[in-house]
Amino acid sequence: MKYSVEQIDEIICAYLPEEDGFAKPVIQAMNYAFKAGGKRVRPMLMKLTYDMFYERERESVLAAFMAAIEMIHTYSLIHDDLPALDNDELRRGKPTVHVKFGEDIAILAGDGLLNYAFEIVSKTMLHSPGSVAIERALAMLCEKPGISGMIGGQTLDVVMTGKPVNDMQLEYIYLNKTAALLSCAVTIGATLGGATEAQVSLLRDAANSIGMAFQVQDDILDVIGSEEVIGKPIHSDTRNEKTTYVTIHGMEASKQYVIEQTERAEQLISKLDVDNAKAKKDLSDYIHTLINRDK
Ligand code: GRG
Repeated sequence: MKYSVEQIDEIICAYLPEEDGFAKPVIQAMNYAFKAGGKRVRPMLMKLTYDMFYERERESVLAAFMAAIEMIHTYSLIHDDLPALDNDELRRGKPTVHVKFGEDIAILAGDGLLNYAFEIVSKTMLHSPGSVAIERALAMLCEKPGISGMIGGQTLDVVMTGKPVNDMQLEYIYLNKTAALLSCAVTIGATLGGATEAQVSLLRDAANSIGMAFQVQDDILDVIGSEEVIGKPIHSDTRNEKTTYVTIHGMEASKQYVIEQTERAEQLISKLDVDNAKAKKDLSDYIHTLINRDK
């Protein structure tokens, strides 16, 4: 793999806030959740995509966007684990934020990370006024975690809990609650790297397939994964009466779907006309590793 998780961590952890002042209890909870581990899939995808195009002068801006998307992802996990939602006590192999710091601080820590993501990105923008690429990337970061993306998908997921879900509704949930943030990472990486609109659009399509495959693999691991390896309780979907791709289509069809969607993404990426063939292969190889992920 081109980058290790440790290399990505080094870039993104540099943006965490200092733990001092009266807000220290919430900052400690934010940093605890962020540093608890995780595969760093979103910043990794953002960087690998950026590298295919690579606009040298925007490297520090890219770093801020990488940290920001992981902060937004981490906030969504903190809130998703809350008693009102999935009520999970383990995440990334450690006690969830509400278990360690209390529910009140956990809610604030999620909110804190969401705001801080935009704070760090907007501060780096001050160094490059008038950059259309950065403004476009910011618009993506504002839109996709919101009602036209992650929050939209999560809303239908919550509303449909315990009720029969059809294929169309399940596709909306997966495309938004999971794929939206992954495709946001990829399209921001491409945009900051200087990709054309056609290239960004092709990559968005590919990333949506990666996102669908990623969520179905998540469903599979919730049934056949190991709690120790995943770092969170399995059978959470059954406990929470969630309809998933696995409950509708069965295990074998789900595994097949993950392979098909990943191959679709790889084929789309192979069509990209970029000079850096090595960077294109690195992205494709990374996507391929997600098929067989066990956590
Ligand atoms: C605001 C009340 C309120 C809730 C928000 C938005 C939200 C809760 C949840 C988002 C939906 C969500 C958590 C989707 C799951 C997506 C997913 C597969 C998460 C796991 O991601 P990984 O495997 O985790 O990348 P790591 O720990 O490796 O980062």
